[in-house]
Amino acid sequence: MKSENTVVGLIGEMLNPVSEITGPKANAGLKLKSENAVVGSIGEMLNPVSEITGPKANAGLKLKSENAVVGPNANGDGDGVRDLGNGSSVVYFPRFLSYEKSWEYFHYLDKHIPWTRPTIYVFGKPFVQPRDVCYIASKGLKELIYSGHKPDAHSWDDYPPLKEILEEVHKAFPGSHFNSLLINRYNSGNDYVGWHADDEKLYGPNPEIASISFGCERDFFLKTKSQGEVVREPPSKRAKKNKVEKHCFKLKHGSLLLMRGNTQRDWLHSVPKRAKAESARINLTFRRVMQMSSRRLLL
Ligand SMILES: O=C(O)CCC(=O)C(=O)O
Repeated sequence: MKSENTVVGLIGEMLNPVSEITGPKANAGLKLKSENAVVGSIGEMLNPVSEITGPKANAGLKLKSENAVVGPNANGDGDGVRDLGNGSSVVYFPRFLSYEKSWEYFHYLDKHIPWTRPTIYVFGKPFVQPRDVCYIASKGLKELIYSGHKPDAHSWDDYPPLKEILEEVHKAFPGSHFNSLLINRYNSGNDYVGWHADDEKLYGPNPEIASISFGCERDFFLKTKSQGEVVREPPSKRAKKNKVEKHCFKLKHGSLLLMRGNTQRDWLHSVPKRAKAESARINLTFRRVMQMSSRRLLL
């Protein structure tokens, strides 16, 4: 949520702009359970083991057999990989978890998670986050701090269903090792998350974020960062980014959306306000905090 303490975050949280959406492009990006070759930017860095093989062209984790993956349809409703270009891509599974199980998880989380609605600081000004949140993390990880707020890290052990869901995500993306989780609860269409990228340094250079949704269906937007917001890219490439590109996914109950490659570097995402969204939605974003030691990155 780095951008919550930037202009992007400020505008995103307060004005929550959303405009036109472009349709999907050709496939590319993260792969799923059915992919034969297991590759992963993070996986490769931290697990240089022999079974990790495959082309480097697709930045990011892959699924176990990408043969089964079909491109998403125009509404972003289908299973598949959406190539955002320049090494960024998104994988979306509308029915990752069953309908019934997803409601079980929803009710469990709604009741048992110690929700808070913290005050964050935008340009030094206090601002109440427009949704309920909770942070879960493995022991010993570097602390997460965003917008002047340091969330308490709760233990996975206190929430067995979260460990169960994490296991399903790891099965779908072999080579993934998520170790932390930000949970959001949007009580109504008034709750939202503004434009931001999850590009905090503690997630490393190409963070892979797996996002699971329960309850009310909401729109999830992606748009290219403006020139000034795109880092680590030569000016020749930045010049081409004048035109803002947008993508939209309708995040269904039980769905999984994975952002991989350069997505956090080059794109912003948001879940805008929606007057018609009358019921609650709970969202889990699994992340991996990288630990640096003097010799190598640790799990
Ligand atoms: O609710 C969502 O789908 C997105 C949440 C998100 O962007 C975040 O937690 O950083």
